[in-house]
Amino acid sequence: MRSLINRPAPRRVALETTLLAHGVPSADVPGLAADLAAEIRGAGATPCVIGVLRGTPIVGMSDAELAGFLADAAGGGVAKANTSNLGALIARGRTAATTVSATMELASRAGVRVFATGGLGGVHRGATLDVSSDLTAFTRFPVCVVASGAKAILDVPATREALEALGVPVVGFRAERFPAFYLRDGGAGVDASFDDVLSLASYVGEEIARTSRGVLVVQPVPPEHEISAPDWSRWLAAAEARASEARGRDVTPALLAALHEVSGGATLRANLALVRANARLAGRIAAVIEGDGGSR
Ligand code: PSU
Ligand code: MN
Repeated sequence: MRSLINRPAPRRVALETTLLAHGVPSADVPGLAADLAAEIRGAGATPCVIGVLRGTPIVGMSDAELAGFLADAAGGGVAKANTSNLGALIARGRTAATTVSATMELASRAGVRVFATGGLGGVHRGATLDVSSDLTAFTRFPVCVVASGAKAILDVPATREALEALGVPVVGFRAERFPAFYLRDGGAGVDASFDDVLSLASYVGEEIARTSRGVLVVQPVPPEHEISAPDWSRWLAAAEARASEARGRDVTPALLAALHEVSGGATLRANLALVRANARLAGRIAAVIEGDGGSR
């Protein structure tokens, strides 16, 4: 296997490339990437974009590498990698966006302990056996993922049950309920909720050291961006009708894109706001775990 490029930096926070390549419209991506980097730096940590460029996994893309990757992604030439196909894409010399599971794998190999994203993959609705490899990744890779729960397009209570069954710790930051991406309450609970960053981060650091497994930290979407339940059920039904042809790995990006359209951009604005907030919190956790006081 081609070797991994690992660019060390103090207090790194991983960012996945699937969110950038397949999760938001390409026009919004450069601004989002810059905003996430600024949130992480503002918290006293270093952004670390992870993906695969022409067969080489990179932990900490340079600005030029990221720009080239995003140009390829806008042209549709970037594959989507989870832990199942990551190695095959590397072997084929492909350029690939890494999902939560593949990003956790590469981050853990490079010693990155904290990772920010929007929402996890999970158990899809209906009896499809379509379950994201994001969930089992927590049992294997010692990384703290900060997310707004699981994506609302999923069966969120079933996703929460699956995490429980896999023994994955799920803790809230100022959240007693497990969020569903655009919705602050996804209809399930958390294992514990922490009200201050210092106690959250020291728990995370000790849990990872004690178990060598991952930890999921959930933070609900900022209240001003939450989508109301009636809007959500209307938009989801319309988006499911539009994306009904998508299968397998294409389901999540197709549904997210359809939602952004049918909601007149409301789901996109919520998505951008929650990822930014998660980047900020992840930066603060990294600053504490890797010793910068966490004062910000
Ligand atoms: N969070 C977002 N947007 C996204 C994703 C997460 O705000 O597009 C991506 C993540 O990379 C996650 C993936 O791992 O969607 C899940 O895809 P699937 O359901 O095919 O496993
Ligand atoms: Mn899937």
